[in-house]
Amino acid sequence: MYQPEPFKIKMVEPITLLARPEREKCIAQAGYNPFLLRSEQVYIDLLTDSGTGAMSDRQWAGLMLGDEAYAGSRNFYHLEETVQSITGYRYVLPTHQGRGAEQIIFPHLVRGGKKYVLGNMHFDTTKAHIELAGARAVNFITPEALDTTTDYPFKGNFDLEALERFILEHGAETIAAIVTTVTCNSVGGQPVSLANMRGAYALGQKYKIPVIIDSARFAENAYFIKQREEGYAQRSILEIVTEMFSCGDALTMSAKKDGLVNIGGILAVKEDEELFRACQALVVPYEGFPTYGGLAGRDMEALAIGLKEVVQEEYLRQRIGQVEFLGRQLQQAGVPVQSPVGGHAVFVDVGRILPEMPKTQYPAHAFAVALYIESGIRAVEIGSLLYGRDPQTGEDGLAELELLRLTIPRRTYTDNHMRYIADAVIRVCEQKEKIKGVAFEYEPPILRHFTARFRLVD
Ligand code: P61
Repeated sequence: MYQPEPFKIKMVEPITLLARPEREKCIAQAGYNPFLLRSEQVYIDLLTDSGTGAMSDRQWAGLMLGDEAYAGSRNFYHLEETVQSITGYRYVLPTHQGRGAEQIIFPHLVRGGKKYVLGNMHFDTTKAHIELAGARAVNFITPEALDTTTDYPFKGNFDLEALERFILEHGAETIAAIVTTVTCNSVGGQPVSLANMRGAYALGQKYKIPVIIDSARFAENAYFIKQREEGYAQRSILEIVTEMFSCGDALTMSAKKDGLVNIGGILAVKEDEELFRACQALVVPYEGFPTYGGLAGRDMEALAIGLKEVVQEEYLRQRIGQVEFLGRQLQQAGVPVQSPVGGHAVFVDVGRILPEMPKTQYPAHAFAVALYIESGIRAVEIGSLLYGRDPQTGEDGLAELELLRLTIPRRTYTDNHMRYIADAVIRVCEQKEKIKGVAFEYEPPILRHFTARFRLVD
């Protein structure tokens, strides 16, 4: 039976669609980079699901219970207990967001001749922090993930054979860590199976390499495991989540996703006291005293509550169901999308829509510009622009897939918004020969997509 949203709306925020000539002017002024648009210039904002969702009334009530003590805030202890009970990890440090946790753990892991951090597919901030710490981020995604037409259930999985081969070829002593990203954002919000997580952890243990779980979308991953992995249909989301975290030694979390908050992050360590002490020492100069780590007491309270809400199955059913609803409409109209549709976004395979456009003209970014002009929708490129240049050779155009991410914020838009989005994407596809590639007018040296400026190329 059709299941509507497990919530009703208590507060609304008006949104406005500017007229087309104004949209054309706005995107030109923003250097043809949707990141540089003002939010008021956007009608439906699908840039990210990070910190853009709606909190519940309970979370808002939690804000009023903030204990803003510099040290020992009661909200920290609530957060600590919640994280401990969900993950089974002993040591918990709040951070201002996911990259706050990354900047603290990677410098400690990348030491003493360690050169590589291996992952299923590193997200860009993780890759940036690995590189800033002096190592190289290497991906071992299962080959099925790179064919958007196959319906493989766990496209976030590691290619475990290739992972082990790399360890043997380069020597375990050169590997700083293995990072398991759940769900795997860069290939389409795709889940990692528990069997695969266990396999990666077993390799970590065999070769004495720490395994870090990048857990921004841990609950969405657990929901997919419940739906798709044999033996888990009868298990609760919480049980699956705990089992997932048993396959790691530490976690980093951007709590702006499955923490259901607008700001926040977590670094937690299962039992390695030395690793925890090293991280605790760095939290102080980079983030703040270890019982607040860059967050207000009220933020930690909202996060503790959000972590309990996100593992509720009825929440996840609607969340993942809404993204699937959008994906289905696009698929029915023949728009190529990563299939099956992911947890937090529909990823349109622009490489298949604009196969003639060179990767160095960033086809998915060009599509995002056209989509904004057509509809006021702001989406984001996950392709060669985001991937960046090879740090050694400077070579560009390297991503395997040129994807446009239609990222759905949590508990924010209705299914009618999904219908509008689908219609707009279909209209842009119908006029695809009009889409112009882009070229840099300004290219920043690191995480270039955020602040780059472009011109359209004919
Ligand atoms: C996103 F355009 N993701 O998907 P922080 N790990 C993982 C993430 O997805 C992630 C972080 C770590 C974002 C925000 C974002 O170039 C971009 O809390 C799997 O954002 O620091 C973030 O967590 C980092 C968008 C990040 C971007 C970087 O939209």
